[in-house]
Amino acid sequence: MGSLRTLVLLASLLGAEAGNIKKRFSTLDVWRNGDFERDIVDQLADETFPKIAEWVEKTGSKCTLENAVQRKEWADLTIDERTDYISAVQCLMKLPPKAQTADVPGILNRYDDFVATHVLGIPVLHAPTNLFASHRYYIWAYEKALRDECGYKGYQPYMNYQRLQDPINSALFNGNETSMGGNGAAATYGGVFMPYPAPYNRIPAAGGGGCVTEGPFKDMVVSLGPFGTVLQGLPRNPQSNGLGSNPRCLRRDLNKYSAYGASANHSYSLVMDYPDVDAFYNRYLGSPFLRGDEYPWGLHSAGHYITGGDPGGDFYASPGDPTFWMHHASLDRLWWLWQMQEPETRLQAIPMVSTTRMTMEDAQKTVVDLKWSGEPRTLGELNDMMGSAPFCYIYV
Ligand SMILES: *[C@@H]1O[C@H](CO)[C@@H](O)[C@H](O)[C@H]1NC(C)=O
Ligand SMILES: *[C@@H]1O[C@H](CO)[C@@H](O)[C@H](O)[C@H]1NC(C)=O
Ligand SMILES: [Cu+2]
Repeated sequence: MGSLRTLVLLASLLGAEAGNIKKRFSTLDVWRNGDFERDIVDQLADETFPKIAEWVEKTGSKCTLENAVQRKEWADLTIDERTDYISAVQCLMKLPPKAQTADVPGILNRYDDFVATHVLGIPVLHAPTNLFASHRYYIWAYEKALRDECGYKGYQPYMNYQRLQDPINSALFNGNETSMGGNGAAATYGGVFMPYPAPYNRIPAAGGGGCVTEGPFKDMVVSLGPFGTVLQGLPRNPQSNGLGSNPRCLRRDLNKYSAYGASANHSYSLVMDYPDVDAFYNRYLGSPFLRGDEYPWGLHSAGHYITGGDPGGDFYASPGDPTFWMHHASLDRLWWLWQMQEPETRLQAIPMVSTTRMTMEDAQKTVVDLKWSGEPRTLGELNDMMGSAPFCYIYV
């Protein structure tokens, strides 16, 4: 184990593509974009690898750092990998849905299955005890559909919010053909209400809010929702549950003020300063109000409203923006880092069990059923990214 405790950094320019460099952690090889410094959370992640190796060895897990699949940050993907991912998402948007139109009259395609799962599955996905594990599963099911149904060879990328502090110029959002699309056109939009004292009761609008006009998703047709939107003046959904047909453009307000609330110091603090699972859960959601912080949104909201708009800013239909998955993967990464700081006590800790009548053991048996998006699984299974089936992946 001794050698695993020492991070061996063999940075060499072996990249198949200029700018990408290979890093080695013990026996783990990772390809990264050499243009970015490792921020404080990235450094923490690198320092956590030896702990993970130790845990895996101790538990005898079949999933190890070496055989786990690697989810990468968007800008760490090569340009070809970004193109492959974008093509797979576009493919999902062309496949027929699995949900019945009797259940979801507005459904257009297989991508919308996932949006409908979120809208209909709010109690399953968003019960406080379920939020982390069920979103982990939900992202994994989406990644699986991209691979199995659209021939995608890579894995679900995540977003590093520190690389999005100037979102409109970022690799993820600069609007070129290898980004996830650009900003929305200028529109009248008052920002996002937040439940804090003034002047923190609003994430200010950042100049967008209209239709996305550049990049691979400029012609995307959004149909489901809106249901819990932050924009005014949108065409209303013909059904009160937001599942009717409401074809419209993808709208965004790429928002640096929101991104400031997800800067690396915020992510780092979330992972390191809240050892109690309920405190971690509350901070993740931005509660209670963090006095003295100019951008106290909490990582969950901050990340959602970097994209914002419609349906990205809609509590129910937000997975309808194709960057939802990168944001929730990023949250999943932070939860995993939190878990792996002390796996003995944290891996199976479920948030907010204290507010239910369940014991922790009961909570671990809670079943998450994603219907047409994934078969039933228990929270206990889903808590471990590298343990029992179905997961074996890491964030690098
Ligand atoms: C798109 O932006 C990325 C990130 O800045 C850059 O690496 C890439 O070369 C750009 N692609 C095109 C086609 O302009
Ligand atoms: C992060 O940095 C910002 C800007 O410097 C500051 O306002 C905020 O209090 C910091 N937050 C945390 C949690 O350290
Ligand atoms: Cu959700």
